[in-house]
Amino acid sequence: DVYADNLDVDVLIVGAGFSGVYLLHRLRDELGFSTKIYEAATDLGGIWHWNCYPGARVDTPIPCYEFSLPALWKIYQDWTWKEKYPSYKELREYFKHIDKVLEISKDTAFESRVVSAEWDKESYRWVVMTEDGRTARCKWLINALGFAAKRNFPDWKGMENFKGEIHHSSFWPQEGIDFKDKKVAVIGTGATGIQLSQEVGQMAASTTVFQRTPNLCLPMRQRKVTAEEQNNAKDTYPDYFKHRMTTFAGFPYDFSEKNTFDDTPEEREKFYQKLWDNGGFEYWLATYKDMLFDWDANDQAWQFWSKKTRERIKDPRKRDILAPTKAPHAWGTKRPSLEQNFYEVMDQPNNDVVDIKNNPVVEVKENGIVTEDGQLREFDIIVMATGFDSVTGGMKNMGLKDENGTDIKDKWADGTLTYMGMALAGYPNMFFLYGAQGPTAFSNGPSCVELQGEWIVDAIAKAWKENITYLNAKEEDEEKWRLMIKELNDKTLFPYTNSWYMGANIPGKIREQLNWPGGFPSYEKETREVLNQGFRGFEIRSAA
Ligand code: NA7
Repeated sequence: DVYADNLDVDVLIVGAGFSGVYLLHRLRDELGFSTKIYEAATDLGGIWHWNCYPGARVDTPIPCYEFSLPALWKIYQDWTWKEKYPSYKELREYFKHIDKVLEISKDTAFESRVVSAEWDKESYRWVVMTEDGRTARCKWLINALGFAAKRNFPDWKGMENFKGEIHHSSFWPQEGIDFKDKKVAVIGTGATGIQLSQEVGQMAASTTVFQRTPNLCLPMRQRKVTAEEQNNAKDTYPDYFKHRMTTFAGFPYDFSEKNTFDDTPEEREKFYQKLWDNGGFEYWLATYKDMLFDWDANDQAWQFWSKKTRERIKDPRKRDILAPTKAPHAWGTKRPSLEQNFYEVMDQPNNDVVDIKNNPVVEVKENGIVTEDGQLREFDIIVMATGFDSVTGGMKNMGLKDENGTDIKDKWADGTLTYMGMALAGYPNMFFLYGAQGPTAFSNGPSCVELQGEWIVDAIAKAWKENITYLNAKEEDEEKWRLMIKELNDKTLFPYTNSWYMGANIPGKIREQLNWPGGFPSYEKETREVLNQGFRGFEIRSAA
């Protein structure tokens, strides 16, 4: 029984999103390890379980945002999507479909939030405890927490006095919220804030967005997709999926071979326009290859964006806040949101935007929010779209201790250290994925899960074959990995921008690149070498 106290398994996975589901299937069904999942939520789906706010949808087009491997062929063969960019509702259906095919739920303990995980030196096992006091022992522990497992709230004065409702985007009531006739504040303009305000702005009496940094949004170009067009294309899926793993970010497209000034101004305009019309992330990830490295090149991308966006907003005050003439940061060094009619919705007279960079919030009163200029704006509902202690927050929040009892919070107090974004020195027989120092934020989720997931599966299989009972990354190899990330990152424009990529969204968090910024091919090469060279960078002990 997966809910039993004293559960004893080969592999315990924490988290039942894309990562956990994928690993359970590969390790249990294909390699025969006894494998279970502990999941805090009441269902599969990870972020798509938690994110059920109006407008929540994925910014990757189908069929890229799904599992690919031949072994999982049955999953896509029997599945069709309704929209090019599916909503959380469709994604939840997709997880139900996966569950039907792969029977994931029967080995998942829901409502099982992990609060401690400690390595037992005597038995070479992890001992993992849930919030309600159950323990599990396992030979291998995999943290499949995603990068958004710990919410971020502003520490504004007086929040406890607010008489209306306050909701965080990722802790949304499953039954929904009635916005009719309500005055709503949306705090934050990340991917979430844009989706939310675009949708709520069409339902509520008024929606006021509190913006600290403008989101340099791209047009999504959402459309309905038919079963017929998908079924006709399925023969090409194996090649399509193979190709996505060869690109920088695991998307179906990649950066151009050209640099920005290889083209004449007219050619450039035409190229930008094409990417713009295609929609989605093409303007970000299929553009000139120097865009994220060179200030002048980057400025060209900014100019086109600003021109295109400003012409959509009629109200001059709102226009200058949402799409200023001066770039707030290098284009593309913060995550652009995909929007459908965000700017038109914000332009409506009943909706508003407040620039809280220049006019910060000073206090929450029982009936609204007060800004520095002394103005009180009244609200019935405040929606926090203020993001997460991204990338590292989840693992720092599960009572994870190394073999000498040091909490990971202390290990990472002066900055993040991992080996390959999958292992940690001092935490033997433990892996994680879609987290710190992996391709995470610069990737399509399912592609990243398959890239790192395959490595972890191969590593556990190899360890089993070689009778390895203890596999512990070395500190000096963590240092090398951190240095590689720094060297790659220092060549880009990312370090100059306050973003969650750089840990800059959380007060007090060390400023450093939290993701592998080198793209899929180099990540795969580096990590595969480690396996091929007999677990290079790991201390190994074998059973007699
Ligand atoms: P993000 O991208 O971290 O966005 C959070 C937003 O909230 C962002 O606009 C922040 O402004 C703003 N924020 C955060 N803290 C505050 C405070 N204290 N005061 C005012 N404004 C604040 O989170 P999302 O949920 O939108 O998206 C996370 C990822 O999920 C996304 O990138 C996708 O990959 C999916 P800032 O920009 O820091 O000035």
